[in-house]
Amino acid sequence: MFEINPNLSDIVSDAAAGLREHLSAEPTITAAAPGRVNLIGEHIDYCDGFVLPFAIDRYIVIAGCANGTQQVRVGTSFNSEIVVFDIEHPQTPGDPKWANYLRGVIRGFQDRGHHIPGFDAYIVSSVPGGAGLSSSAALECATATFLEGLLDTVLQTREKALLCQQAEHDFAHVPCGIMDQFASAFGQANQLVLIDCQSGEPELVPFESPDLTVLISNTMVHHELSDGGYALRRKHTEDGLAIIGKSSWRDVTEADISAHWEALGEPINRRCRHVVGEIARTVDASEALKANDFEKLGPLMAASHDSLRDDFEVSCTELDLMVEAARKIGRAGGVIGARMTGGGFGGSTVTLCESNKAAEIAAAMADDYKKATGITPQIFASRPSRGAHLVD
Ligand code: GAF
Repeated sequence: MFEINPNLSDIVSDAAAGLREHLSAEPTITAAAPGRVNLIGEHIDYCDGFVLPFAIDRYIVIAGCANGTQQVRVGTSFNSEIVVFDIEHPQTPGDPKWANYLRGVIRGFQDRGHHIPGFDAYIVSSVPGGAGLSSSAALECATATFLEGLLDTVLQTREKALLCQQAEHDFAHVPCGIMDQFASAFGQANQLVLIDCQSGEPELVPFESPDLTVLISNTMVHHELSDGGYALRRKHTEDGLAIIGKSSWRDVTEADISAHWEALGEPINRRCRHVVGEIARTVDASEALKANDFEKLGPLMAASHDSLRDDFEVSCTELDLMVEAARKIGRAGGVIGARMTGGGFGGSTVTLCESNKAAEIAAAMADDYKKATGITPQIFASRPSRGAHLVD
């Protein structure tokens, strides 16, 4: 058996109840934004690559209202304190850390000339934190959508996602690519979001067969992108591209990497091999998906994981064990493909499998993983869901 996703309407009710209880206010605006899972295309959104995520049916919800002051007062279900900050001047990063996602997005609106009135808000999340499922992008996109409601304005979806990415860069100090915020902002029910990260254009790819299930397996090993490993990988790819002497990864071939192998040196040469291989795998995987060719997709997901483990070195023992648990079940047992998902260094894996065997697969994976690590994982199924929106 796997965990059932909480209904969005229940999270909305909880956020309204939290606002009433902790801030004695009545919600006039409620915004919801989802986390994401990525099927393939990892660590290449900042390399002009392609990525294939979807918005999951796990949301961050913000319920609130203008409070007639120059202050923001915000409470959350994941932290007991009410955070208060002035909003009169442009926001700068501060404490607590989680509130920087809000402050960074507020700053993005302020930089675009908006005067933000003071407001009270309460935040409830069903996106597991630190699980590599983009709870931070969900918080940013929910905040941006809430501010659209508060200001009675609508940003273009692309601009909203880029504003949220800027907040992550400047206020959380993570030099992330565009995947997470694009998935949370552009997500649609039953659609994958294939993003061309060079043009910044998302393409929706239908994913609606009830015969397919995506299992998300949280290793419960906390993933943290702000501790330097992510930024270092990004720097390796930038240094590698400069040594190869091309202006975009789109123009780099495997032959270029081989020709510069010595000059690139360890580990940059292997980082580069990952980037070129993963771009090609993601293009092939999206074609395979469009053609319903799942026998082709599985090996591509496997190769993606192996490359992230061996060449890009962003996996960890627990992620490898979880992927191994799915591999052991194999195609005959209903598993189509499995790999780590998101930034890595902990977090979750994604397993594409046959729906009629999904519960059995989840149980076997949980069992296997628990035996190997002593940790009880959190496993749930997810379907592509609606991106950031105001809730009526
Ligand atoms: C994190 C980042 F935020 C994304 O931009 C992306 O690079 C991902 O790691 C790895 O594919 O989620």
